Amino acid sequence: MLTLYDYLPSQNAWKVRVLLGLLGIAYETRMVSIFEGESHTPAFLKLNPAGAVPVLGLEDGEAIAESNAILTYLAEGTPYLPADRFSRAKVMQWLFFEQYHVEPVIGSLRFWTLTGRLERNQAMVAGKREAGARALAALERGLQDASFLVGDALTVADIAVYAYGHRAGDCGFALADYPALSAWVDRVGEAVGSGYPVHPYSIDPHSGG
Ligand SMILES: N[C@@H](CCC(=O)N[C@@H](CS)C(=O)NCC(=O)O)C(=O)O
Repeated sequence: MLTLYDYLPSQNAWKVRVLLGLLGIAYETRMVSIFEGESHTPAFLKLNPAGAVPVLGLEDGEAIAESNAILTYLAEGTPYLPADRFSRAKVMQWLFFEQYHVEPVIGSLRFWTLTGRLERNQAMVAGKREAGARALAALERGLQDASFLVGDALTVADIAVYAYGHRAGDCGFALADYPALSAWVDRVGEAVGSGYPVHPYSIDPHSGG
């Protein structure tokens, strides 16, 4: 059986939980207490040299890290990762966009905001706010005449971008300023369904949240 190394407030891990659920794949969960250093033990660093969750442990003992790499592995051969060359490249376009413009920007700002770390990261906050607004504007343009990021159905691109994108309000962005993005957020939320809650950092006494 597959093993998901998980941390509940992580929206990177949320992406993987969602896809495993939508695909009906059974898996076991190992919770990793990241603020207690459990993702930096020698054993965990063998699974992911970068020392972060999510990690997907395969039946043969191999492991895959990086949420979007895990998504493409799981989605192979399903409608969530189209087979044709162009659509697949477009999915990759948004997955890379997410890892450069969304997760380290809105994800970080959100983390700092929700766990009392804004002050200590003050030097980076203005730059992240600008970059976050640019990312949301790019998404607004990309979704202008589109129901989903690629084609006309949910793909792993939508799941990845939605993970932190739909929570931009948690760190001061107003999604209502981006009507096409807001409509897409509703659409993806409906397609994903209600079985995948966003867990607050406050459930972890070690997070500072
Ligand atoms: N780019 C990675 C980011 C993974 C990541 O930063 N995970 C965080 C939780 S959201 C983590 O485990 N941090 C622990 C650490 O870096 O020590 C991905 O998409 O999976």
